[in-house]
Amino acid sequence: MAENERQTGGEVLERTKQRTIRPEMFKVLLLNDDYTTMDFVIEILEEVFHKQPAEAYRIMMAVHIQGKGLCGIYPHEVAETKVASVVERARSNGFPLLAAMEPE
Ligand code: TYC
Repeated sequence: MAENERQTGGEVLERTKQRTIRPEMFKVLLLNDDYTTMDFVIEILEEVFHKQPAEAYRIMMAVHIQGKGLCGIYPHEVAETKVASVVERARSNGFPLLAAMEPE
């Protein structure tokens, strides 16, 4: 008889306590450059990151002034897709815009 069976009289003890498994989250950042237009960055923030126009403008200006800025926090795969989407859209429009991700 296994040790746990001896302790419980053969019954299986189930753990009922809820455990929430949270995925590791990643910040997605936009990086400043001298060539991407402000309007294009605002468009990216609205279309890729679903920001309202005023918030998109605020984030764009923060990136422009401070060099980088937070666009959102997502699970790994979503963050990767956002970064790839920014770069793909930027390249097809001839802009050098870059996005980066880092652990939260
Ligand atoms: N610095 C750019 C300009 O003056 C605007 C810009 C903002 C570019 C944010 C990239 O992530 C960026 N046209």
